[in-house]
Amino acid sequence: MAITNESRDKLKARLSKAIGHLNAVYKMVDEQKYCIDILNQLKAVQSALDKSAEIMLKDHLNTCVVEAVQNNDSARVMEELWQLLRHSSEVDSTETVSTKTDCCGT
Ligand SMILES: [Cu+2]
Repeated sequence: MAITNESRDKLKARLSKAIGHLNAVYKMVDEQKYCIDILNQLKAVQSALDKSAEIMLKDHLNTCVVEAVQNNDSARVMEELWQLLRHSSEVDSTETVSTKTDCCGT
């Protein structure tokens, strides 16, 4: 099973918000706005993307995972989730390192 119609609409709304915030960031960078204002706008992008992922994950748990458990295929979906969560923490630690490098130019 893939994404449900209800989640598709919610996701599209969240992604539209993220795109709107990202376009604003792009414009602010182009116009060389104040760093903190750009960073606040970037947080809004990240928040909209996090919410999108949350909706997607909840939908996946309610559909694909339930279906897999009913079909005795739970090991596969659990491994997929494990890999997803492991990869998420790697991305977070990379972002933290690069942010420190970008911020402290001294
Ligand atoms: Cu799914």
